[in-house]
Amino acid sequence: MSSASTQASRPSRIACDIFCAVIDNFGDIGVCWRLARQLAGEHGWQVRLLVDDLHAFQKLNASVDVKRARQTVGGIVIEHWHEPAHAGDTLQVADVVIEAFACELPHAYIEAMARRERAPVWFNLEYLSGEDWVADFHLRPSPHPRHALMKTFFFPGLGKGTGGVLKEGDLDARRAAFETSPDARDAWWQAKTGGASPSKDATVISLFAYENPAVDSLLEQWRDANHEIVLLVPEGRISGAIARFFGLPTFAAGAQATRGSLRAHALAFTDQPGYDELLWASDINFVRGEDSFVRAQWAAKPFVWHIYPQADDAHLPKLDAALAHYAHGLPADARAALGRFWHAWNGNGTPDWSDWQRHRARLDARAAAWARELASIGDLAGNLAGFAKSQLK
Ligand code: TRH
Repeated sequence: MSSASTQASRPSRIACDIFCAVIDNFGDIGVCWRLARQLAGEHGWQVRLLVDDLHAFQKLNASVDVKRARQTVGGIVIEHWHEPAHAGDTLQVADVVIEAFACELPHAYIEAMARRERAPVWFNLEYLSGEDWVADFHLRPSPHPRHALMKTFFFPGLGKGTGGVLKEGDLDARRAAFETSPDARDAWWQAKTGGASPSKDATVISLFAYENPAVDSLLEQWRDANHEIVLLVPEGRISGAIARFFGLPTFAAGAQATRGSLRAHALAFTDQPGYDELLWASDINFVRGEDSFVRAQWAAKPFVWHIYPQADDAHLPKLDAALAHYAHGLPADARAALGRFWHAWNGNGTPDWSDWQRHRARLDARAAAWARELASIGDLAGNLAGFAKSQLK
């Protein structure tokens, strides 16, 4: 269909407001920004993103001006949201309203939703979990206690019957272009480390994690490994431990250090597309939180997840649920080794690098197979847009 006829058959674009309260770190805004871009870019929606922390946002996208109350970046309107009472510059209610991660919509906005001639499609976008119960709760409606409004719970997940996870339509093609172009990879290594790509025998590891006591032992094992390890560390919460290991005051972007078989480079925090390239350039990715955890799965390389720790160890069932999906189909010994390593990285035991390496070929193959399986449940933005459209008909 030509773009002219597409326009003709779609007289007005679907307007969507996304409300995002940043709890901490980058995952909340990371997910919301990615979703906003996909809904605008791939589904043609007119998106406004209301976010309460422009500084966190700017780290992921340098075009964001932290001083502006309202701005447009990449076709998306961004408003600095002074939650909970402030309801945006204009009290204009969109066709689709997404409250991310149970943030509370402003009272005035809910009142305006209720007054709207046609009630908007209202989603509560939840945090990702691979647990089985997620499919039972996905798309459950919840009527508002006072207004004729219905909120739908949208649950991202790793299995059938869930909302899936975000994946841009062009992601695989971009990854393939990067991975099959020696020039692109050489240029990347030159720009990030000031040197050439490492030899094929080296193992390249990206390390994005919270503070983690298990890193000390792992750094020692990498130092003593019988093969070269190239460690790429985006500046962040684990950088202090790397600095201590090398006896440096800091491990800030541009720093590099070598001990034994281990060579480490500190990288600047990049934008989100730049982070994908880091994952593609590496053989193994250590990731954390929610969004980098998803990106590592699409990178189709083995990864180790530092899950966001919750009170009362509420995160541990989520860790095991993710493992059950990801390790499914691995032979028992490789599956056990993966589980041991993930648990050790999350506070239970000491990670054993040689144990991991023994199963490397299997882990490589499984990572690629899992990326294909996960893709079969559809991408979150597409699933959400499809459901919203069915409600707007
Ligand atoms: O930063 P995170 O730990 O974020 C979150 C939040 O803490 C949130 O409150 C919590 O609930 C959630 O985790 C589970 O990890 P995450 O989700 O991986 O987000 C990091 C984002 O930063 C992701 O979008 C990738 C991006 N990123 C870059 O854009 N450039 C970089 O250089 C790096 C290292 C990451």
